[in-house]
Amino acid sequence: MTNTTESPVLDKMSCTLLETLESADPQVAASMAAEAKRQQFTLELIASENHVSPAVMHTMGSWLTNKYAEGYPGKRYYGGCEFHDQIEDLARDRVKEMFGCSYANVQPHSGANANVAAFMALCKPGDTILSLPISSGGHLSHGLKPNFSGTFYNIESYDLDSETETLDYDHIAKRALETNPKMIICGYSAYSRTIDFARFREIADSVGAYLMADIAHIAGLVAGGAHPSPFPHAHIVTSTTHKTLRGPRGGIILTDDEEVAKLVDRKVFPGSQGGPLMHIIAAKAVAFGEALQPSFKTYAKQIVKNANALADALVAHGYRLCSGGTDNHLMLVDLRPRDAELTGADAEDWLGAAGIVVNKNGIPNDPRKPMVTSGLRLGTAALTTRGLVEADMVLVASLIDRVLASSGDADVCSKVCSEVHALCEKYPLYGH
Ligand code: DSN
Repeated sequence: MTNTTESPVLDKMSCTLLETLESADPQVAASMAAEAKRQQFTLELIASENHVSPAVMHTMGSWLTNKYAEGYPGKRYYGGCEFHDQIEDLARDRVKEMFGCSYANVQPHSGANANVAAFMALCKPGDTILSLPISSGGHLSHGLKPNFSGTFYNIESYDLDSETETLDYDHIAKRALETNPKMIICGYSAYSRTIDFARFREIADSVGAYLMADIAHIAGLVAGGAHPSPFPHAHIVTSTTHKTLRGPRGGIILTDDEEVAKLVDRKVFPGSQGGPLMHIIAAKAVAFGEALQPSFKTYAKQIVKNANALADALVAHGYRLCSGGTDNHLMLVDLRPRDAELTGADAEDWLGAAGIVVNKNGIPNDPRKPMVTSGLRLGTAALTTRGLVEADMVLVASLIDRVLASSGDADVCSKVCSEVHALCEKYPLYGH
């Protein structure tokens, strides 16, 4: 096979895989080869994405996928699970060590599945759950009507302060008293500020509610000491494993409460899932091992430094950031002050044409529809994995602004695309 991406490690991985696949299924092989190239030569600014290590990637594509292991270590419904028990125990022990908690369930197939099991464990259908709506930065599994959460539970909402666009804890306390929820959810998909978990717990205690923290976005920052931990405050913590935590695509549930842990285990299996994905659980164990290394702390802190540098540079170009800035890995950019006509959808398309990958995102009280939007959500986890630092963020902001200021002019996009290519060559994926 010829060199496809100019990254020795990525080329070696894709050669091994694609050599096998090219004869078996040339159509899938062609798309996969193209995707390897796309990832190598574009700047990934989607706040929920990252680039896993070669070790995590190889573990996912392994013979562990062949096995059924319904149940839990030591209590399986299938024979031949002895090595799977070792792997799942390792994953559980490492994630408990990482977050400083007593119990972990590493079987949820995704963050949304983790939330299904967490809801089932602590609430009955019809119970009231208090959460932030998706239109203000929450997640669809926290109560959107067509989702399981909005279908089976009575969802009440709190909102951000309309001036500061940040959490208003007095308002949340008031909403808790008004709605008497069984569970309060904190943790968001598009919120750029630090979450005060201790204050949330006080509010939950004031009405006898469970506190659930969904730390999907910030899990890597918590693991790396760059955001406060939800422990010991939350009764239950859910997360994905593939965002800032930089593991395989999947979910986890954590708790310090033995009773909650028993309920969670039953609601993951057999409550909401069948066989666990053992190849993914093994990759979770590998990723957790990586996140326990001192270098991961440096990585987590650099993500935040990069986000601050990108935020400052965008503000200097005339963009408004919701809440005025960021404390974590992401920022929500209100495009309107730069150009009243500019939509998130157009910005996403134009930047895509220039090799800068982002997602359109509604801003709080956005008058435009979710498929159009007035904003972009940008995150720095993936670029930080490649090795980009603060000075590079200033360049990235100027590339973004050149594309948007030109209204996606083809010549400008093409010129920026060449500069993006050069930046990607300077910081190759798996280049260090
Ligand atoms: N879809 C994810 C995100 O982009 O934030 C959340 O699950």
